[in-house]
Amino acid sequence: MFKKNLNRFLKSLIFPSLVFPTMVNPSLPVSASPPTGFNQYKSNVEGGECKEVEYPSSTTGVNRKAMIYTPPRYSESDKYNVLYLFHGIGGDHLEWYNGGNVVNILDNLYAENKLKPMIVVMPNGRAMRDDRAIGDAFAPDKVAAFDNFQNDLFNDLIPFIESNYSILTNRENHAIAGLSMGGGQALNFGLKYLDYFAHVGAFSPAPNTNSPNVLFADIEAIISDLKTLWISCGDKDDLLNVSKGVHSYCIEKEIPHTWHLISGGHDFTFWKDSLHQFLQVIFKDEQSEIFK
Ligand code: FER
Repeated sequence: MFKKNLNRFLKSLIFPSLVFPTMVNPSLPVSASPPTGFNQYKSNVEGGECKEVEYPSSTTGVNRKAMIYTPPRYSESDKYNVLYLFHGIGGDHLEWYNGGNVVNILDNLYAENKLKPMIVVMPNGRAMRDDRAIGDAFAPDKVAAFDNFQNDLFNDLIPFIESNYSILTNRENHAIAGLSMGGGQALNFGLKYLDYFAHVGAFSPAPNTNSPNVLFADIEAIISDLKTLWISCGDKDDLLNVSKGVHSYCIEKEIPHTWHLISGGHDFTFWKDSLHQFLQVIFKDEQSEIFK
């Protein structure tokens, strides 16, 4: 404890903005202006593969669907980082694929050599027998199923991914992120299961986000173990109070994090920009400086 505080104090002399974070990681762009074409198909860019798979879920008693992106030249003889990426309240496993141009964003970043090789797993975060995105998205049983997804994730999906894909096993190689309802899940599950995840990202997290004193129940472990804590929101988003609450708590408790409040609303223009930036931060050694 004393040693950790001493380390933080010494580091604060060299990197004050990293140890006692201000608003943003200064090395990252903050505007909602990703480069032109970042989410568009380019015929000269080598593509990864994105496939729908089914995995058996003991949590729900049925087979469940997920989209899995594997990078260009994916090979079983290499080992890969893995990002679990979640959709919002009205979506399903196809939301990032159809609405978020996730394949183009990833393919284009690989072509520019801007991200570490990773598999991206996009599940259906509504862990119930009938998980279709139909009817009242706010029905209590559906909202409860978003919380229940942590059981499906750890007992069913992660074991399926680990036994079917060539995955790096250290926590530093695992990230969890999502938009809105899925952003709440990423915070709730990622900060709780620190022994599995070291990178956590929430893009306009929704009111399913646990209150900060629950999220940050183990502040010491979070500060020492987490490599990325990313929270972003559009300034015109009706749910801004949720992410602001998490950000303010981090400031108050001196929890290092990246906070991006950028011009935007509760939509894919904002979420695509957030994903594009988050992908470039995770799994990189230099980012760990923020959390040491
Ligand atoms: C709520 C408002 C919005 C809520 C969830 C959402 C659980 C989710 C929005 C989204 O995913 O886009 O009160 O409560």
